Amino acid sequence: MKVVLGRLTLFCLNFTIISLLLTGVSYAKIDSNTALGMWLFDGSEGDSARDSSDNGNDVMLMNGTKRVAGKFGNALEFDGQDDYVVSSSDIGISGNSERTIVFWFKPLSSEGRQSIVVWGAGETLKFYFVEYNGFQGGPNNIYAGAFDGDAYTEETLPLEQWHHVAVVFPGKISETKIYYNGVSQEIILWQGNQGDELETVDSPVSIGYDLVLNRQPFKGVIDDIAIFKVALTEDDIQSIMGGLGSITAVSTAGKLATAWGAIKTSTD
Ligand SMILES: [Ca+2]
Ligand SMILES: [Ca+2]
Repeated sequence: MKVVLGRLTLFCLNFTIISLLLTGVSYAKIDSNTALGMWLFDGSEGDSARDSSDNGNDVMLMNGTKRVAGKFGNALEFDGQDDYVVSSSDIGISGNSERTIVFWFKPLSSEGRQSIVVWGAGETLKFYFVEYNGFQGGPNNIYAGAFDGDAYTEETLPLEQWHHVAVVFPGKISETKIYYNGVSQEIILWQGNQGDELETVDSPVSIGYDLVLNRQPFKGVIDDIAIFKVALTEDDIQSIMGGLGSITAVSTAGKLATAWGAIKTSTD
């Protein structure tokens, strides 16, 4: 009886692991090695929010940033005055490296340029940003880039509604992609002082405010935000729209498989 139960348990475990591995196939580039920060904002108290990636890059909630109901679980509401969050360590992207920023958000104001994500160096103007109601192409659009050059879309994202946004930088400013709710938008380029490459300086990342140049507070709610060190595909982005929590589950499954492999080896 003991043996039968043991085999049954093993069979179930194997089946579970195979299922999880198959589920993971569609997340080609989304794994714990490519996510540099992943903030679900699902906590209910305290002045920090946990990073669900492997990096432990928790963010501090500043100046009264509030927890509210989000797209998935809780989210953070920024007051458009002085609220922001900032990561405890550098995000880990510099130079012209690939990057993807994804988030759900609900904008509540069309007043002024509003920073969603920024990191870099202010004194040399070597930063990277994603903003709402952008410098060019607004109102109510997404504008992304650097002093070196920018990419934006003139398509609008209305107030008081949840939208999913992804900005993908694959190594050339002119090849930047901006997705609204999983759909790639028409891109317009604004060339700055450089060519087609970024010169980003690494730093902690601020969300809801441009902490690099101390400007552009965002008014609205942000949820399920993540930064990856790769250029994610359209399939990846459409998967992510379903919630980073499910991606985290796949990541955990990967660890489970590793742990299972170790146990199996040790009992052989
Ligand atoms: Ca959430
Ligand atoms: Ca405040």
